[in-house]
Amino acid sequence: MRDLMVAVAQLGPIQKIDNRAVAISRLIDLLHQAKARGCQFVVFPELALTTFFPRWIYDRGDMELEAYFEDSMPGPETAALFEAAAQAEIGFYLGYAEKFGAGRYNTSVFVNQRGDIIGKYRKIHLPGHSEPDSSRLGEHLEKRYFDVGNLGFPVYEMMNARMGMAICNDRRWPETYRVMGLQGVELISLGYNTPVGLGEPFQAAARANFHNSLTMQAGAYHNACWVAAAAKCGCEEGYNMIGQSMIISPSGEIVAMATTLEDELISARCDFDDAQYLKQEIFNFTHHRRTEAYALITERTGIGDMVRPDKALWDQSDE
Ligand code: ING
Repeated sequence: MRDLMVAVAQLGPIQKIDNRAVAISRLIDLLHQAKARGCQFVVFPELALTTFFPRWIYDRGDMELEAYFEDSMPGPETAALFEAAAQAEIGFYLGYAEKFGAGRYNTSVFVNQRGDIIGKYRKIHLPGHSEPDSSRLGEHLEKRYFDVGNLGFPVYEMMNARMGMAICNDRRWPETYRVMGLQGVELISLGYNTPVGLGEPFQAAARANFHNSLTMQAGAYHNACWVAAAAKCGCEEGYNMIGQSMIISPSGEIVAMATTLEDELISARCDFDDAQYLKQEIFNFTHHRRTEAYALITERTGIGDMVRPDKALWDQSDE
């Protein structure tokens, strides 16, 4: 049997006044809770070191904006987290804002149980807007502050499993899971900061938790993989963000879920043999997928004209 004891470390709000040392001490506390439960791997949230700054308006290059980005990983403050994890012999996924030359990315890394970074992912689906609009109740300016990820959706061999990463809005796009599914991914780790009440219709806000679980359960089932998702949540600087961190099995079932909007650890034993039936039967991609019918998925970005099949292939009426 091949399995992994996985923890998801949900973070409550990080306020603007909370410096990195405050955030990192909370991450280390959650890591120690994971150790006490016998976990081998911990998933931390998206942008886990600071408050969710894309809610505010800056110009690229502003000093205050630049201060939210990490010049290096680990850096002087994050080193303590790497050291604590290596001492506990626990691997982890961490989301943070990355400065890479002139590039600014919403990034996550995989760190193994020896504290070595073995993989990186940069968020591809950037939600929200690049220009502020005062008619909105709140801004979501990730397109303004982050470049589109340029590393694809890589899958890494780690902790004796095929592990992939995504970040927040990525989880709403089936392509995210399928590209990793086609690499044999067994566990997808992701972090999210999901605000509600930015002016969207009431029903959209009321369905935020439903859509959170729906999209990840579907992604897990359609690709016969585990999904471990960590929220940063609660009321940050007056803005509310959903919690509902969860661990989902390859069958699409939620096996663990957070119930607070605070720092909270959940965990589960992820048995990778659980996925075998689905991978070999229902979602045996080699046997069942018909890529010749899927061309529009990569040829088109947005909605276009309807596609008509050749009439000779289906209509004998005028023969
Ligand atoms: N946050 C949100 C997310 O996809 C969002 C953006 C919120 C999209 C609500 C749709 C509805 O969960 C991030 N950071 O991507």
